[in-house]
Amino acid sequence: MHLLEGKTIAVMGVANRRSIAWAVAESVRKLGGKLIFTYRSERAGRELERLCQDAFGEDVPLIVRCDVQDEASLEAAFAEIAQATERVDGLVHSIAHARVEDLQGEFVETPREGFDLALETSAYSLVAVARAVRPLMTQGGSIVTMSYLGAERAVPNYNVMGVAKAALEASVRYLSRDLGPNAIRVNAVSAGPIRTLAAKGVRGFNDVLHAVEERAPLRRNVTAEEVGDVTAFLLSDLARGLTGEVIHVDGGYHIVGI
Ligand code: 0WD
Repeated sequence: MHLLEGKTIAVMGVANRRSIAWAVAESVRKLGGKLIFTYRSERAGRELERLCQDAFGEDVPLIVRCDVQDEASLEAAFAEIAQATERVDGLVHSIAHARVEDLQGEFVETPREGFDLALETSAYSLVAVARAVRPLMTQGGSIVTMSYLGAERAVPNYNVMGVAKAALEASVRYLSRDLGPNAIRVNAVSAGPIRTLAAKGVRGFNDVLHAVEERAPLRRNVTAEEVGDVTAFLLSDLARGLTGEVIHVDGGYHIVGI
């Protein structure tokens, strides 16, 4: 199956091999897509180089530093990508951040700075990235971001990140309106809980995993690979009629009542 043959896909947000973005990259590679990566921290950059050497051998993909909170860094990253490739066909935004202290206790106590930081890094970043990649998507394209059920429901300990994900999902709809005429599709995957570095910041994460095991129609948690495969589908032409959508890859957890 070479659904992504001839397509160049930029993947943002690999921190380590457990990252959802890395599972997406594996799915893209399986389907014949060419990869470009962006990272923020030096640690993530080193980790990515190691992962890519193991996975790609000699043929190491382009790896570019990009901090989405820094407009100059964003501009420089996409200028470097533009130099290296004729066009970009797909972009995966797998980025979020909030202060650990803002993910516990009462949401009503969220300070202004914590609210702004979470919304800027986790939601506005999609808008900034879509604007930066648009000129490179000369033959249309597909943008996919990662969301969570906390956008739709008040999930304990998810707090300000839930509000950021709600803004992210609304941004998906507005962006898809703007970019649709350029044949650029914008969608979100709402993933079930997966044990990654980011998940470490969420208190009571084990309880969330157990609730899914007990109540989801599939009676189990999903894997990053399963999220990766649905993301690859959204990046492919099989999904050419799909935009502005939030697809849940959560074993069906979001549809159950009690
Ligand atoms: O249960 C989960 N793990 C779920 C995660 C369930 C549903 C959704 N998600 C979402 C997250 O909210 C996020 O949007 O999936 C996305 C990826 O999350 P992940 O794979 O769980 O997290 P992780 O492996 O920690 O990667 C997040 C990365 C950061 O890692 P480092 O350690 O380098 O900060 O997000 C990136 C970064 O690579 N990131 C940024 N990248 C560029 N600029 C920035 C930034 N300012 N902030 C964070």
